[in-house]
Amino acid sequence: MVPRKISSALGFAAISSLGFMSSPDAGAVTILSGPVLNQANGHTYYLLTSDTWNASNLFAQSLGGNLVTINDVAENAWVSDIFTANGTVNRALWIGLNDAAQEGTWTWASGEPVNYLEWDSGQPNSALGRFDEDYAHFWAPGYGGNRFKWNDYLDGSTLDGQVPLHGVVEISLTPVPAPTPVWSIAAALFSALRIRAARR
Ligand SMILES: [Ca+2]
Ligand SMILES: [Ca+2]
Repeated sequence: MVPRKISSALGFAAISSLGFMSSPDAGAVTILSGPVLNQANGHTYYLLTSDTWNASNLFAQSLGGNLVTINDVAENAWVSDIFTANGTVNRALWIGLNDAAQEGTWTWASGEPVNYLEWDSGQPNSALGRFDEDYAHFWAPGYGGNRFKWNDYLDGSTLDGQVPLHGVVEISLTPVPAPTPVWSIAAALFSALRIRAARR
């Protein structure tokens, strides 16, 4: 988990005007901020407290989503910008991409097809063959590499004990149909009354 000292220094004041909320460190993964609406796709996102990929994805599913599926360059930039406060917060971000089920076959936690990838150069590399790195994340703005690029890594809650890894949740619920407008109910009632009146 992120020490409280660090999480409060991570800059939430900078984006609290967007309606973020913060949660105390309860010893288990939870919501650090959100929900945040991505206007480009209508999906809702949350930033989680620092934790492992697997704990973060389980929690994401309990919210009705998964760790984020990056579908295109616009979503890639948006996620990094929003959840690192435009690169001013040194935080690495877990995404849904993983090859835990079958080594070398990268899939999204959401089950969406893999049609966009933004690996950093030389990645995925399983630490040059030293470890079985099954989980993808954005580099932190101040650690690892370009913050818009991805690395494969071992499951854990920090990068080398240096910066926290935080899950980003994406929820893409089909919009609930709008309720029947009051005016149409009133119109139906009015015409029913007229019919009754005419029968009298
Ligand atoms: Ca997406
Ligand atoms: Ca790697």
